[in-house]
Amino acid sequence: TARRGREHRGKSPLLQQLTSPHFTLCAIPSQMKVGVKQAADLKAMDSGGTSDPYVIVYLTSDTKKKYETKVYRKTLNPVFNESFTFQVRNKNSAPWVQRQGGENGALASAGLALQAPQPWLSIWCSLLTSLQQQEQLGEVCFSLRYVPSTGKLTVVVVEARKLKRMDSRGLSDPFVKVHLILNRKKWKKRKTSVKKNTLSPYFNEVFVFEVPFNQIQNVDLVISIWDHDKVTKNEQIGKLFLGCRATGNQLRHWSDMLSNPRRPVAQWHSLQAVDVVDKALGLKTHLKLPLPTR
Ligand SMILES: [Ca+2]
Ligand SMILES: [Ca+2]
Repeated sequence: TARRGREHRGKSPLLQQLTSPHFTLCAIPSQMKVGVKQAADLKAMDSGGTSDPYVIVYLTSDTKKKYETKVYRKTLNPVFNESFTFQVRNKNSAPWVQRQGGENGALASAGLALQAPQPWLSIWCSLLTSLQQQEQLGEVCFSLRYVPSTGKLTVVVVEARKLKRMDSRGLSDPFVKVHLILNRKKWKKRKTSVKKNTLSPYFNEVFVFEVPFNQIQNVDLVISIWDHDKVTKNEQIGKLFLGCRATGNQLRHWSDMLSNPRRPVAQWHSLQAVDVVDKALGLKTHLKLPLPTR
């Protein structure tokens, strides 16, 4: 385990996906018990090559109620073995847990989707490092609206700003792809028109998807921004995903949409690096063969 941790630290600090806390979840109708078992390969945050990790656990439907584990000194592989009980008042409230760990601010965070009540479920879950450390790729604003009774998910791609310049002769020619992933497989996709030579395109394009209520917890919404190129292949600028498996801002937007049915909820998001998001999504990626230069 220690060797694996060192390998991870050698990679770009932007892209590290370092930590994997171990949770158990048990849901009964009005009560949910979350056990935090252990974490492994945490990032070293202190000068001595270690961290003093602890975990914060809360439901995004009630962020006032937060639990913390004890702090474990000088370790990258803490064993917590603590459990916390939440009262779940409203069954329709955003049913997920977010979890963070670290010293002086969150080391990383992850969201967990809670499925229908079931006996103890025990999983390892990867964490993503915080957004601030990522390359500036740009920001995108879109609104989401979900109507449970009709199963209609409406995505309005509004605009983007501060996009990365992708063309040597000019700025970028951005367009947005909207993908729905169902059970980690590509399911539905749409795309906006191309806006020529701009880093702050305005789209205001509306896409409506049919997503039955019993599927909504298994769906990820992937928003990716591309630079259209006439001669060469289009280049992907950045992307992000929302859904029960998302974290941070993205998880918040998704849970705001679910807890405000029929109401559009708009939010800005920072684009993330393509490989980070693809890794988090866990989809099959194309094998990239090395090509000869020129
Ligand atoms: Ca280009
Ligand atoms: Ca271009």
